[in-house]
Formats: sequence, structure tokens, C-alpha cells
Amino acid sequence: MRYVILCQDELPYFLLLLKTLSSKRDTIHFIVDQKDLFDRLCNMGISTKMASFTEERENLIKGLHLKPDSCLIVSIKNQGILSNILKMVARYHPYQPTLIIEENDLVIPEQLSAKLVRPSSIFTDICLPKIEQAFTKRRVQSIKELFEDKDKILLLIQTDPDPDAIASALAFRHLIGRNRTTAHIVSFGGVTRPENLAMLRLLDIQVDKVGPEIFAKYEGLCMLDVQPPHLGDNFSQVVPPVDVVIDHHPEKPGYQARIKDIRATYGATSTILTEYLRAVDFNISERLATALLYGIKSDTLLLGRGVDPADIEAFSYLYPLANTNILRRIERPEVHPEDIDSFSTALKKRRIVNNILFSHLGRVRREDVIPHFADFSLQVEGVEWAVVSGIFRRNLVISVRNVGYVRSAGTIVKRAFGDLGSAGGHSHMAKAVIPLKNFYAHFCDRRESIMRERILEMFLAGFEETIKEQEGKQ
Ligand SMILES: [Mn+2]
Repeated sequence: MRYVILCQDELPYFLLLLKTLSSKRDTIHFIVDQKDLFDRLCNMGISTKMASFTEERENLIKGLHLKPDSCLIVSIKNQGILSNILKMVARYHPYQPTLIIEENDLVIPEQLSAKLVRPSSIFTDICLPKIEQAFTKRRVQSIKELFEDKDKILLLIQTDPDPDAIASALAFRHLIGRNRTTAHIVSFGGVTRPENLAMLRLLDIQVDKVGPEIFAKYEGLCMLDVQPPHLGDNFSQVVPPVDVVIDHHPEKPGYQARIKDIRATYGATSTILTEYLRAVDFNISERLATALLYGIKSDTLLLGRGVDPADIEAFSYLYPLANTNILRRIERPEVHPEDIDSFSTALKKRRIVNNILFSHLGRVRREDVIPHFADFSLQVEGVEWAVVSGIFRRNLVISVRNVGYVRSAGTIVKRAFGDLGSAGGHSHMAKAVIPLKNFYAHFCDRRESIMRERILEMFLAGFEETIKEQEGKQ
């Protein structure tokens, strides 16, 4: 690229620009209107020309050698002179790609392909984030010092560990340069959701379920994505003083920690950990990047909920480093061949009443196939609601999804099935869990065909009642 630069002073960024550009095969040509600046640039061996930006301005602009790949850069302090020069560039070199360096707003002639850079943005966009990183780096240093002389550290996450917590604990372990024996990831509960189990398996991460007696065996304690009061009365009482708490849930009072980093505006704790790793120029592995990316993705519902610019920044940074194949496999856990069989039976026996698709999967080996099948059923043409049931362990589980105009899935499900078990949800998705013994006791019949029929009737009753109520309100 060829750069033609019209300027009145050698702001430091020009020197930076020179350094960057001279390393490539670009050519740079300066045009200045001050003798001392001309001398300085000449002394640096840079191609420079002296010209007046006021008299003979028209000839100067007319005579500029601007080729199709040339970029014109203009930095002129006087607004009047600047806008006259731009007008002339537009006249003699229409649609010339131009960069204007100017702090104030100005009218850019229509026939000019120009963009504006404000000198102050060089500080806010480039320097400010680095200053923040310098502070983060210091924080990481103090965290590291805290654990320096401790042999074994406990990384405690919430009772039903989620991807954000698991990824944060893994990242923290890497950050302080430990391995699985010297920094042990634990929880008072087990990992249950199929996606989370898939995450552990595919990324080779271990989370152990422990009891309160564990604390005696460790010298350090760090809590990630959780604070002691979140653990509930049973557990929060037994937690010893914490060394470090890193979390994005609103701060809860009533506990002591030597270092707290709580950022309630962030969508994920993984974002905080990504910032830590970047601040110390940590070489993030594919495995760690995949874990952190999934942590941010699942806590923010793919950057759709409670998201902060920092989450987007971390997400964009991690994305090229992560393994998206593994990510896909985590999010869509494999379906067992036997489940496919129950899918096909369910599809055959589906019923569609008033754009509501009903199907029953029978007994399933994993609960998550029920909502997956409900999502899938919504793709059937004309279907606005999907009501999919299945038997998992000792419960009848009913999953409801919609794309329709009545968006009260939670209300309907509560009304339809609330008397027999737990039921509720949001406007688009809802779920009911009914103990089988309740269901059988209520209907005094164990036949599957009767079960299908009753689910349909109960849902339709709840549905109609809700519609009536909504119409009454209008
Ligand atoms: Mn979280």
C-alpha cells in the first residue's frame, strides 16, 4: 500500500505508524507545511515534501499521485483548512480512501470514502485496556503469592457444578501452575446434567464429590463461581475462611475471604478467568479455551442473557483457540440407539390437536432426550406447541415447547399438571415432573394408551383455561 500523509505535526502515533509500516513493503510519503517538521522527517530519511495548505492548495491536491491502492491520511489542526482540503480531495479524487485524524466531529464530503479516527480513541481503545490488564496482572500476582507455600489447595465449586464453574476451576488451576493432585476440583454435590458430564468426559476434567471433612486435608481454599452463603445453611457453616473467591453472582454478606473478585455485571466467571490468563500472557491450550468458551456460552445462553462487553471480548478471544467439534459434541450428547427406537415409536404414535403435537417416548435412559425430542417436534410444519412425555426413573416427565402466539408454557403446565407433581417454566419452555405413583393412583390405570390420553386431556384443559383467562383480561 502507498500512504500519502498530509500533516502539520508529528504526533507520536505517526512515528508508530512509520515503524509499523516500514516493516512491510509499503511506501510512505509525507506532505507538510512547516519547515522544522520537514527537516526532522528528512533527517529520518523519510520521503517528504513542503507545501502550503492554504495558498496553492488546489494545485497541491490536484497534483497528488493517488493510485487505486493509495491511502490518504489527513491530520490538520485548523478545521477550516481541513474541510477545504477534504472538499478538494472529493473533487479531484472522488471516493478516495481517506483516513482523517481529528478529535472533533466534522462534515465529510459525500464523494469521499473517508473514516475518522479521534486521537483520544487511541488512548481509550488501545492504552486503557492495557492499563486494566496491568492491574489484573497485579491481582493475579497477589493470588499466586497467597498459594505459594501451600502444598494442597481445594478448588470448591457449587453443589450442582455447571460448565462455567468447571471451566473457571480448570483455568484457575492452570493460572497458579498446579495439577489435579495439588489443586483438587471438588463439589458437595455431583455433576448431573448430561452436557456437563459430557464436558468432563470430552475435556478430561475431574470433579470430585466430597463432604465437609475434606477441608482438614488441605492448606488453601479457593471458591469459584460461588460464594459460601450460596452453599445453603448445611454447608456454608462448615466452610473455613476462604483464601480467594472469584464469582459473578451478586455479592453476599457474611463471610471472610483474603481476596475477593466479584463482578456482578459479568455474564460468567469464565470471563474473569480469561482476563486473568490474558493479563499474564498465558498460553491458553485448546482444551482450556474450549472449556472457558463453553462456560461463557452456557452461562449467557450464547451471549443472549446478562452479558457484559467483557464477556463478548473474552468469547471472541477464545473462539479461535477452542475446538468447536468438541464443543458440538458436548452440547449435543450422543443419543443411545435404544432412544432412537423410542423416538420412532413416539413419532408414529404422535397426535396433533389444534396445532399441538403430543408424543410419548415411554421409558427413556436419559432425561434430556425428552426436551430434545420436544425441540425437534416443533420443526413439524404447522406445529406451534410440542408436548413430549417420557418415563425416567420413577417419574413421568413432560416437556413443553412452543412457537405459538399463546406464550404461557409455564402457566399452562402448572395448571395442567401442578396438582400431581412439580410443574412450571418460562413462556416458551416448561416442564412437569410427576411421580409415577401419583399418576397411577389418580387414574387407577397403568396402561400406556391411557397415560397418553390423560396427558393430552390434562394439557388441553390447562391450555384452554389459560386462553380464556387471557381473553378475559383483554
Ligand atoms: Mn456462572
